Amino acid sequence: MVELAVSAVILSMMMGFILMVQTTGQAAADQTGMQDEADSRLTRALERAANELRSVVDATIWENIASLDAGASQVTFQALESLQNGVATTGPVKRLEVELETSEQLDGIDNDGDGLVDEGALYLTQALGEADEMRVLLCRGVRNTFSGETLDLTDENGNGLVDEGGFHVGREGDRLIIRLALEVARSDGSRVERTGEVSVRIRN
Ligand SMILES: [Ca+2]
Ligand SMILES: [Ca+2]
Ligand SMILES: [Ca+2]
Repeated sequence: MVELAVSAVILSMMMGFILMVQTTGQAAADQTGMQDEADSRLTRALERAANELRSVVDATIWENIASLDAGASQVTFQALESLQNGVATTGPVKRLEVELETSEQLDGIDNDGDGLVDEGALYLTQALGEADEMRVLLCRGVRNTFSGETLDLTDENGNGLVDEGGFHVGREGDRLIIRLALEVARSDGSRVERTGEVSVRIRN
């Protein structure tokens, strides 16, 4: 009888152990999945933004990016469409900009309950101001401030910009530097954070 009770206890301990291993395995898979998700979102959004700005015509950029201490979280521009006999034709006006998520307010609280605080979304508007204007979502989970940066008028992360946003475009000479910082929420309440940057040379 005692023997039976002891083996039952051992069995239940083993089952508990197996269950624990499974749960840990699941959590690890979840973690890896979220990291992959964050990496691919970051890469896709940065590539898309860089592609749009690669053929930008310098004179068409509305914002004076070089004069902005925090870089530009909104860039309005036209790309080169064709070049014939030295005459450049520009395409429709486009805009890259980050906006707070619809149900989110800038208050340090996760208003929409998705595990991210004050998160934004990066949009590309095509044919701005025209009848066929169209807004495309490039990326969700964009941080309000760039990684390592808080809104306190200092350059804490030492990249030369002050209080720059999770998405911003800076300028160094004839190069535009596009930076993006995003987060993905894990099921356990923690967050995966990823940052990246690409630079494109202004040729036109
Ligand atoms: Ca949120
Ligand atoms: Ca909020
Ligand atoms: Ca900075």
